Amino acid sequence: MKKAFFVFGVLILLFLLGCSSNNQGNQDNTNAVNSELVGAKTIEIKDFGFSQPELRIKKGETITWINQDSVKHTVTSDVGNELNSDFLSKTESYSHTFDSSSIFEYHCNAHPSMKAKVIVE
Ligand SMILES: [Cu+2]
Repeated sequence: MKKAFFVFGVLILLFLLGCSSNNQGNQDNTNAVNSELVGAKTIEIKDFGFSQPELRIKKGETITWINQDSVKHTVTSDVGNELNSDFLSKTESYSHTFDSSSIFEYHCNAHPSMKAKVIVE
């Protein structure tokens, strides 16, 4: 009985470790933590689309994209490489801070029909 309890405890521990390391490997990760504290701008990637097709922000603000699909997606600039995420698995996120005013159009590398834009004022 004690052994079963121990195994259960180890599983819980592994689960917690798995959760806390979820965001590692993404770019601009430190910014994600900051923006969460100040009320982050979050865009969900869901049902092969971006939850905010057009999001207006101010210079210096950070946006976090989080994938809610079982399918992998990316956040990739149409032109240039302002946005350049890895393939995001379900629940993985990507954050980016915009330092210049412009219109940044982006898409998903796997699904070209997934398109959206960020307007930085
Ligand atoms: Cu996609």
